[in-house]
Amino acid sequence: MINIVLFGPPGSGKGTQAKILAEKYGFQHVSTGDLLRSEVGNETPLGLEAKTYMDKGDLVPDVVVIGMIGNLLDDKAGKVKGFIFDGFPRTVAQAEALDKLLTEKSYQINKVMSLHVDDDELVRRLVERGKVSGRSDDNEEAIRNRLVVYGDNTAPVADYYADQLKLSDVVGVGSIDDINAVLCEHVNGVVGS
Ligand code: B4P
Repeated sequence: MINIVLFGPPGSGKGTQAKILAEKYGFQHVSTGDLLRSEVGNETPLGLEAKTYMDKGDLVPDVVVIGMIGNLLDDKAGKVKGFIFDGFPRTVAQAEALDKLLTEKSYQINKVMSLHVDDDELVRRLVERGKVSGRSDDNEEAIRNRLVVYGDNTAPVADYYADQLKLSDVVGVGSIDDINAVLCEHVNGVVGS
């Protein structure tokens, strides 16, 4: 089972690219943002807690997100060809927990691809998405906070994977197809095709 992490700031194209890659390679797309929004939509206790963080653009506590991923791996690991993690891990604690959960099942992260997009373009994309997404965190105040949270809490995750020699940097500006072609080269390197 192949495990890929798609990494980058909010609006860098993680969700967009993860969907395309999951379909192409037959991997399961795991978006913690989507999982959390589904809990919010169903008004579960977890969702009601998560919403207070998400609306402000803050991270949902590690224990909540790690628990969610642990349950998913218990359910699906070994039964799918691979996972594409999108928006997870977002803290070093989450990255360490993911390594532990995978190691317990004799798997590992095979590749981390980090999308690079400048802040002005990120804000432009997310404000644009906010016009149609109905997402309560796609407004300029929450977007600016998400970028600060990314710099403080999430950016260090890149170093964690660079130390493991698993990180590849990818330019996230350009056409979706062109960016996808570069990502596929990296994925092909680990699926061996
Ligand atoms: P996410 O759902 O992960 O939201 P995101 O980072 O904003 O989205 P993404 O980066 O995938 O969007 P995309 O670029 O595809 O998280 C939302 C919230 O959930 C977080 O703030 C946090 O509160 C919580 N959360 C989630 N995971 C968590 C975790 N692990 N721990 C704690 N909390 C967590 O799309 C952006 C826009 O750009 C789209 O409109 C798209 O069409 C456009 N776009 C994409 N590629 C483009 C390109 N090449 N050119 C132009 N536009 C492009």
